[in-house]
Amino acid sequence: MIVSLAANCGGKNTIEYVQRGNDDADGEETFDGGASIDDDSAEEPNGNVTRTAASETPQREAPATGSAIYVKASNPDAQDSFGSSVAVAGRWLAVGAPNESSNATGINGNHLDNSDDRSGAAYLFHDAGDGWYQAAYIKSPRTQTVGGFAESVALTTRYLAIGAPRENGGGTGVNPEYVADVTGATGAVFVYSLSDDAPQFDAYVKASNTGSLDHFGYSVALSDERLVVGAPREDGSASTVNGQDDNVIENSGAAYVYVREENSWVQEAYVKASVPERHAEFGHALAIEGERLVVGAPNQSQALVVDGEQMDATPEVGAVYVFERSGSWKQTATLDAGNSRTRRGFGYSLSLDGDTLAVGAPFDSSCPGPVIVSTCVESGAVYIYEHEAGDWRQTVQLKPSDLRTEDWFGWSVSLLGDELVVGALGAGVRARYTGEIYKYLRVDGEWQLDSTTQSSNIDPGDRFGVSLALSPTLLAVGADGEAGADGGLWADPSDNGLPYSGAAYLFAR
Ligand SMILES: [Ca+2]
Ligand SMILES: [Ca+2]
Ligand SMILES: [Ca+2]
Ligand SMILES: [Ca+2]
Repeated sequence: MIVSLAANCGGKNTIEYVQRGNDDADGEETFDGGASIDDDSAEEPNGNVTRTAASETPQREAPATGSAIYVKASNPDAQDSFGSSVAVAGRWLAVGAPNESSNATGINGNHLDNSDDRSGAAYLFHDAGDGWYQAAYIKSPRTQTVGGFAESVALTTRYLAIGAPRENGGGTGVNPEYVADVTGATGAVFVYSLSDDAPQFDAYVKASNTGSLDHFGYSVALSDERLVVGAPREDGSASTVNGQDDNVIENSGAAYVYVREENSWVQEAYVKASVPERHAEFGHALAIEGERLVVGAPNQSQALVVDGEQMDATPEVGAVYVFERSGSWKQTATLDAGNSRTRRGFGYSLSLDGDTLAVGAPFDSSCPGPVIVSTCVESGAVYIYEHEAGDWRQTVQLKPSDLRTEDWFGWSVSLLGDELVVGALGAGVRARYTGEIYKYLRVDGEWQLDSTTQSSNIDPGDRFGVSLALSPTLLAVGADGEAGADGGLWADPSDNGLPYSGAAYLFAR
């Protein structure tokens, strides 16, 4: 389904759908072009629904600028949460559905199974030049009930990284033998190479100091050479990089950097905050570019100073740490957004592009004007930093004037060049928690609100904008609470038969 954007007054966009033409009819009336991935699916004993193979799926031209594709899984079911995570690179789109429930393993298994509750799946979509199609349905090599596979995804044109923070392996390092951890939720990352226009399993990545309930893989980021993994519930007390391994500061959080060497990933750094704090959740969000790594600790408290006087620390204000590599990784900056008397969640989301950094603070309760009113509670904010002459300078707090209580503006951010997209998970014109995205453009060095966008099939609880990803040619937006029942890339967007099956929207830029 190709959809197009129609702008109306005030720069508010609603996605308008172009109804399916008759050129995609393939005679399989039971399933409206749902892109399948298994060439053998027609022979399956449970195949009362015949799905076409991905390679035979009717394809359409790439969306024109200003339009979008409505993307559903090939096998939508209620509560799958497709769209919880999205990533784009080149002509690839990865979408995570961490509550998907098949017992398939590996790539392109039986997607119609529903026997392994919330094991999770990732879906890889590709445009090889003649249209988008579902290129792969990816499951963990070893399915695990409530494993949370694909809670996070990251992409380059060479690799796909999939985080599974509730994976229960007890091994350490890269490609360890699987041994179950007694408590579980140690977490893992599964890496796939994309060299042959299709994903191939590459590595099973664990921490050097795997620990129960660490949630390694809650966040992932990739650069050309490196993989970074967040473990926000890790419990070490080490300071900054490659410190000692213990478990004495609960949920202080950690990040792990891996570098690609020859044919494998090698752990390069175990990264902690300079002053690890209980429940700070360092590693909740990550960004890496070249020799620069940025890590968010959204629940870190802040020593509040009022009129020069030290007050009780404010919990969950948040902080962001910058690390740079010259030979080895070193912490070079700590950022916060200034004093806060209330929870802010600064560092809940991050996006780095060159010397510009966007930091989401979705629980920010400040008001745009001088008067503090209750409707600002957890309305959210985004802070922009510029790196100049060796220092990071906060240039602006973005806070649209129409925000209300629990809009959570800054839940997600994606920055590229002079464009910034921000997800406000709780925002919505028609109802709460529908979600909305705000697009900003940098014009003459100033960030200006350009437009806001919702999908036209939006409903309460859709969570449009829960995840975001920009590339030079694409914008992907996840809506993991979306309820459409139809599957595939050319799905019917109008029904709401499968609550929380989830969707993604792929825009051309
Ligand atoms: Ca299913
Ligand atoms: Ca922990
Ligand atoms: Ca530990
Ligand atoms: Ca809907």
